[in-house]
Amino acid sequence: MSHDEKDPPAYRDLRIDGRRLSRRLQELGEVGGLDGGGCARLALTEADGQGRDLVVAWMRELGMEVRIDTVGNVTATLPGREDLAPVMMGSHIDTVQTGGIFDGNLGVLAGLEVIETVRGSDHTPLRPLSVAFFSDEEGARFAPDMLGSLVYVGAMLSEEALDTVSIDGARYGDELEAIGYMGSAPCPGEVPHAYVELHIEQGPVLEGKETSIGVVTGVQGISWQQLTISGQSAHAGTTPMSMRHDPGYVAAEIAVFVRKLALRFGSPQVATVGTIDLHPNLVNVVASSAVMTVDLRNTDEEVLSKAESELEHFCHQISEQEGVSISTVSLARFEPVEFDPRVVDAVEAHAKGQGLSTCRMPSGAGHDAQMLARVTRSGMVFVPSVGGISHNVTEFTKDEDTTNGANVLLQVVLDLAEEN
Ligand code: HGY
Ligand code: MN
Ligand code: MN
Repeated sequence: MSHDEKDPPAYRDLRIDGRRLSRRLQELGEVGGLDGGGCARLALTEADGQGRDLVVAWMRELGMEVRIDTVGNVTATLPGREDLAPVMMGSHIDTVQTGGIFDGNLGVLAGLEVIETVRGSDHTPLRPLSVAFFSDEEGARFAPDMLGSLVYVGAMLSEEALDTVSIDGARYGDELEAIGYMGSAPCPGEVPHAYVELHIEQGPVLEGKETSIGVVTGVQGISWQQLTISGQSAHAGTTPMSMRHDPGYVAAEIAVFVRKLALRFGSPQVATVGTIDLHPNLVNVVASSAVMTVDLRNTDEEVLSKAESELEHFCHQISEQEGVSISTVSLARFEPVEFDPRVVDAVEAHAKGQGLSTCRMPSGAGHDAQMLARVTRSGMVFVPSVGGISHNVTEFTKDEDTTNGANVLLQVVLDLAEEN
């Protein structure tokens, strides 16, 4: 599509109904709603089940055929003029514990908005259009993140996913059964003709540049590790400092080390210690153990690997120095992904064609699109996050921006759906 198209297709002027999209975002945001705003729909909890029920009901109201697969991924399809591989839109509707109402939800509900807009027009795309929400994208309860889409593309077996144990000791398959989403559609799932995901940026770039649309070029690499530090519990008052083997202290040193590493490496390297659990976690007891997580990310695989090996070296050094043992488990490890240049170009061309400002950028967050990119042409559309805030109940994106993003999604997808 070029900006000065000679004879644009009739659907070029189609636009979504931003108010209808906003209403659905608010309504879904009330499921698992938190006092004071935001929502908590951790993967496969009762609230996640209720959110799924609401979105599946909307899918069925739109006359879509709904399929649920063996790890709870849901795909709904609107037939096209021919029975070809669909163009898929989607994202996730599970959230972190202190989630906003846009992360993931926007991509799924904008997909439904595209469907409703097409159904309300006199255009029937050549290819079917499908909208998916993938299970457990966040990975906050069941690691790794993007677990559902990883299984969907065949990079993890369903059986392995179903036996995954959550941070609260539950088994994935049991929880999926309990919310009624243990489906029968096989994984790997149908390979779509292409996949396009609309998502909030979740960072400060677009707002900082006063830009409407992020043309996402790819996703940075992700490394999640869980470290278990074992020392010796002791009396906080009687034990001389020289005698201590203190996992609480070592965990703190590791947290400081990874932060300094990220500052030393410079952007885009980031490092996060999001969890530290001490045992027995009492004011007057030197901890016997500490279990912590380290999240490292970089757009450059080599630099990310260097960060991992520097952390490993530091852990070895401090364990000897403090007389503790440190064991490490990898919770997630994904290399950086580049999106398909044709899809990236289409996102940029349509945004510009709609008079919107654009900037090309990698994604700092993980997304299902990085998994779909393993099997089909994939791309993403970003819209600004107010204050660059996400994974926070105050997460906010303006109606104007969600509408802009959904209109770009609409036109990118309709062009892809006319490809033979
Ligand atoms: O962790 C992430 O980047 C995503 O929110 N799962
Ligand atoms: Mn997300
Ligand atoms: Mn998220």
